[in-house]
Amino acid sequence: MTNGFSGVLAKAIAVFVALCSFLFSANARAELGQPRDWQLGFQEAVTPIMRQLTDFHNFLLVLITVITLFVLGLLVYVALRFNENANPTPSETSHNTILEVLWTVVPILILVVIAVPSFRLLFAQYDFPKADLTVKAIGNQWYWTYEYPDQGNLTFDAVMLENDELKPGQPRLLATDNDVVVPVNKNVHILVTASDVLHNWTIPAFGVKVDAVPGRIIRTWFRAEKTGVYYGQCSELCGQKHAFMPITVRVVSDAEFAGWLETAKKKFASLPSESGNEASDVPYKFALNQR
Ligand SMILES: [Cu+2]
Repeated sequence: MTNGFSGVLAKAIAVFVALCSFLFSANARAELGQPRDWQLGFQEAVTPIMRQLTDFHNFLLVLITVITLFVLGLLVYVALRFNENANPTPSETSHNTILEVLWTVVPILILVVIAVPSFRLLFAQYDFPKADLTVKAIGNQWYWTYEYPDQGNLTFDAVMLENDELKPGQPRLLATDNDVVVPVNKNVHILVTASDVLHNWTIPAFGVKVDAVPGRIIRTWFRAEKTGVYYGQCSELCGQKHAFMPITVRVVSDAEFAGWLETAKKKFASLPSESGNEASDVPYKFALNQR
């Protein structure tokens, strides 16, 4: 009975793992940075944090599947082996020290095994590497404003493109008129806030999701390792047009970024700095180094 059961369990796990790897490899073939039809699982990770998130998720999925199947197996075994017909005279045993220790200690060990990668990930998310670039994202009903405080306070709005404004290749409801442009393989800090109500700035492929809270600045970071265009959406219910304030981040080479900065500084207005002098990066860099 035991051998038969563990054989079936092993086969079930093998089928499950094969199915997962098929689905995940299918996702990897999909276009970077945006969702696809019938998608299962996450978008392909392009930052170290998202890779860790995906690995942790896959690990938990396997663990939880094994536990669920084990409990299901026990339930079925008990129902068949110890029902009134199969076991007319029940045992009156009420204690088993070894079993009681086991069902206390084993779950604790499982929780410890989960906690280690979980805390490692949590610390990695909040362990801010030195910023190569800082971008401030401000949520408004219903568009985003971006500022580049260390690039002469460059500022612009990003508004969703309507269907008739889309260029070929731009996804519906995700593309914006102006993109956040950042260099590849650089640590980008995002300072997120809002001007009116709660919003949420997120890019799934980066593993980044933070609330935009009026009156507060919440910081996050990413290091995108592949060039491309990555899409996200406001993820905090913020009113009537919540679904129509997407986020577009274009990750480009250093040279392209320098070129974009050049044109962007001409195209977009720069905010005056708080002191009223030439726009300067000092207050922001100072604030970041204090942490
Ligand atoms: Cu919003």
